[in-house]
Amino acid sequence: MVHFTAEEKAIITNLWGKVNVEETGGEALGRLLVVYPWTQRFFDTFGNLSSASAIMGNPKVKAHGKKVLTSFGDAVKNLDNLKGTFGHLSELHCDKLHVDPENFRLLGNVLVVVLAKHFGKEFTPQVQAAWQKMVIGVANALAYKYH
Ligand code: HNI
Repeated sequence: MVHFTAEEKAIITNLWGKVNVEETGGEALGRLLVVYPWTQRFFDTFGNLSSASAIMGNPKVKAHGKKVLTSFGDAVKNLDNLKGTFGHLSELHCDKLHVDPENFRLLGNVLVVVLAKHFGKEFTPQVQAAWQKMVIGVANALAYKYH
């Protein structure tokens, strides 16, 4: 299980306070669908995903990205109990959505890229390390109930 030091928690919480959940969530999910096109198959009800610009401008992608990133907010508040926090979502993604958990890791890494782009110099190696640990923790927690 991932463990966070007080310093890492402070770094994660501080950056999170400055994240625009709607913009960053939409961009992260959009980029996931562009960079790893096989992830598009989970979103066949989302309409036009025919090009990078169609994906990045798709309102359903934006809305769902916001939903996913909002859920990361629960992770920020529950860094000591990620498995408990994501138990229900883990069951949902496994039993109902059939999402391969490898995709959680991909999304986490794409999110880090988007944060790096938005925060520029502020996204120091130390900040990246804390966030990278967090997205891995979330991916592990989401994969925990898979069977
Ligand atoms: Ni995910 C629905 C959170 C990664 C495919 N997902 C959700 C919901 C949340 C959520 C919250 C809404 C649940 C509900 O309606 O009760 N998803 C997260 C989080 C991650 C994640 C925190 C973090 C890594 N999901 C992914 C990935 C994929 C994915 C990587 C596929 C590649 N998720 C889905 C699909 C749905 C979904 C598909 C249902 C969408 C819909 O509404 O039709």
